[in-house]
Amino acid sequence: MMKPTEYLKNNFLFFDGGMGTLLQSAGIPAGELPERWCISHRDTIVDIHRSYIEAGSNIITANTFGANCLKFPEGELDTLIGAAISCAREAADSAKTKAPVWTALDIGPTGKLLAPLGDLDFETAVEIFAKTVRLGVKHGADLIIIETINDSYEAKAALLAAKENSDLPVFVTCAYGEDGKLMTGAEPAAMVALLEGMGADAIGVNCSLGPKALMGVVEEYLKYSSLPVIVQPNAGLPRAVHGKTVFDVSADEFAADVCEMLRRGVRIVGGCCGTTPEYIAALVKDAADIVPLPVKEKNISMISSYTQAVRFWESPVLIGERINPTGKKLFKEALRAGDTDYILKEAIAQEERGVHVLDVNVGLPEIDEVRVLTNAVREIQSVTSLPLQIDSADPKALESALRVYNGKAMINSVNGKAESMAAVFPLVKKYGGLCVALTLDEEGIPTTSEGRVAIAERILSEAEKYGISKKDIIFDPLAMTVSADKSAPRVTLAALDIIKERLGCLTSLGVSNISFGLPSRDTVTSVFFAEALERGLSAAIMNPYSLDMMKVYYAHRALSGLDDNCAEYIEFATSLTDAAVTEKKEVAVNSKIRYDSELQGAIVKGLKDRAASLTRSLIVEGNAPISVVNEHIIPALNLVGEGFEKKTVFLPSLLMSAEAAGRAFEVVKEYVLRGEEKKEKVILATVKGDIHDIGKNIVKLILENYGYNVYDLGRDVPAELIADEAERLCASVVGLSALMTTTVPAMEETIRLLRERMPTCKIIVGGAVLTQEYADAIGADAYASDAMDAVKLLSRLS
Ligand code: B1M
Repeated sequence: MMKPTEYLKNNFLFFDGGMGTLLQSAGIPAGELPERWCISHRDTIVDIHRSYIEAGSNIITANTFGANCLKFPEGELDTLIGAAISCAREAADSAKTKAPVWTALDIGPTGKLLAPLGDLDFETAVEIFAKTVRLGVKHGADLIIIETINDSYEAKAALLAAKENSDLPVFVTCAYGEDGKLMTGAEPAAMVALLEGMGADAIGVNCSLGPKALMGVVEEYLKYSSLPVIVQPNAGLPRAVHGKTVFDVSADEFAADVCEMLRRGVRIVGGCCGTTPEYIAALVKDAADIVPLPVKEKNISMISSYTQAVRFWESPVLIGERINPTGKKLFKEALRAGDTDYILKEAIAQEERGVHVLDVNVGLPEIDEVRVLTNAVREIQSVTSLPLQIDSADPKALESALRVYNGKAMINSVNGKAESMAAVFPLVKKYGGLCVALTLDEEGIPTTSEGRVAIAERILSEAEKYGISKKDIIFDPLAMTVSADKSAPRVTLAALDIIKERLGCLTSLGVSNISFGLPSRDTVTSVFFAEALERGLSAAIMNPYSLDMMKVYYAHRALSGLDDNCAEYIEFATSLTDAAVTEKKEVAVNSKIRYDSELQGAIVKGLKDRAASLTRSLIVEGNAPISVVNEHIIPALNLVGEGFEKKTVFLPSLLMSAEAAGRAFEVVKEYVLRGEEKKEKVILATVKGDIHDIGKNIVKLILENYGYNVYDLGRDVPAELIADEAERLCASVVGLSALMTTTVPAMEETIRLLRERMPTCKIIVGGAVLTQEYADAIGADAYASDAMDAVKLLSRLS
């Protein structure tokens, strides 16, 4: 049978609709794993598949959404995946249709968050997916669909596992929120860059919302993707009515909206939650007269981080050069000492200066570059959402860093030497990337521009053999030092012209080298930069701390019609004046968040070591430990929380800030003395479902400081456990913390249980979402707005 990707060239592909919805109608009990029904209720599963095939689906999703080794022992996993695929096959064989039907191995999220957000290590995630993929291949799946993914890192892990363990076509769809982003912040263009770069066969959207609400996200996919776009919406946003989940979009409305997507260029469709064979039948019928639009190569060069894409050709891209030890004594020392915070500070400072990409080079002969570069990439991507340019001459280091990178990176670099291309191109092909190609080869650097262009042409034709498209190569025609060769700048600029005009390729330059050995280097470099920009330079590796360079950049944008009303130029120029006026004030220029102390800044930026050392300095200088908590640590977390709410800060940054606050807090604890022992036993816990514990830990510290005997049960603690411990310890007071509106019911449930089992025990509640009214409504004895309030209440209640 032909492959689905072959069939797709002239036809639409129709997936099936929801499985869960039909299983619920068939009576699956809550909590039962649906995959087990492939064996215990085989006929039901076959009937569901058959009903979709007869409705017109030509891809059947095997019932393997949650089939992974975290949920099933390996032997059972093998049996279930085999049964699921054979159910789909049996349905195809027995259905009354002649159309081709393919079976997709369905892969959903692991259900765990990947580090640094959660505790699932990236390589472990790859291996979990790999096990499922290998079994899918063993049991004869025709393709793989990775779906309902809400974290770009998990998408990467799953796609890598699929590619490393099968030759099957792989489709990937993500679940977007109403804000048009994934849970961890990725915009659609960022996912297109990542997934297309890694070689997915079709990409798009599923679940979460109805087709109308997904239209904006789908348009973005159509705009950027050179791959077929796939859409499988819900029958609207699910709502709970009298304990039942209901969906608002009818089959006809669903079909009409999805057909509109087909008319705009979508090529693969189906349904997700709430859709049934009736929806697919309506869709297939309405689509009968629509002619599929060809899938066009978009020629848009993009790189991405875990949240955002950077597009080339639109405006010059600035690549910060500062994370590179060449000529930097302090950086070398930091690298040797394993001081990651030094690198993180450079990353943040360059972001604040306005660069779009960060070059990361940690090459020193005496260090283990594979380990250090990989670690640097891992850490940098948790404090900034800028895409990275991974810069190393060691292919092993490049590969290791590209693997853990959460996005599509720039890869610095390949050159015209056969050995270099043989080492780097397979990495570009496998992990995706925009590859910087230096115009030098075994003979060295040509002295003429035509010589450099000839190397560029050879590099392009070699890249093509690996299936790397022209849009993923950016040429660096090499800026050589003018003081050593007066014709050097003209040769480079002429090569730049030809590469752009004749080859139609992107160009990049490490501009600083031009002025090496000269006094007042910035003057020379910035004039050269201006000339290169004028000739259409696409990207520059440059020093963003140089005011001359930034002036050239903003002026160039204004003069080239890239800056409406010169607004960005004016903002930049005004910020220079502001910075001069505020000179010593601790504010972050160009930062998303304004903070007013160095410690707050370190927490906001997620600099753990720095937060700890600044906390220590503040205390040693005579600040009371508790005032450091109240005046620096809590306000910093509030700033990040506000950013999170406004969606200028995403979960990974929130987490890094929380960790930095935790480290600061550890230092505070060292300086807080325990007060005179009191006999009252106080239990503290953050309630079930809530993992916020910073506030509760502060309350614990202060209570211990006042001599209370505190038993901390931790966070996410079930009501039963709190009641058990309160009984066992004969506690006189229980303090409960909850930070989210969604966990207040768990607090209420805990209070109810405590009242039943420990009627004399007093209960104090606290946490950002609580108020006195809430506390009264859920039956607490008292509400504490902060830790000191808790102390006052305790002395009154106990
Ligand atoms: Co999240 N988070 N978070 N978070 N987080 C909030 C709470 C949120 C308000 C941010 C926002 O959107 N603006 C929001 C909740 C919205 C809501 O329900 N209204 C939120 C969300 C949505 C989430 C996630 C769901 C995000 C996601 O995954 N999409 C997720 C939740 C996971 C879960 O719990 N199941 C999540 C995750 C996280 C991190 C892991 C990244 C991290 C927590 C790390 C940790 O605690 N170990 C985190 C953080 C840091 C925050 C913010 C930014 C800061 C919380 C904090 O520590 N504040 C927070 C926004 C904000 O509050 N500004 C936010 C400082 C702390 C000292 O204050 O805890 O209020 P607080 O404690 C005070 C008082 O309230 C009182 O005394 C303390 C000291 O003065 N107090 C008590 C507290 N407990 C008491 C108990 C007592 C007495 C007094 O009993 C005796």
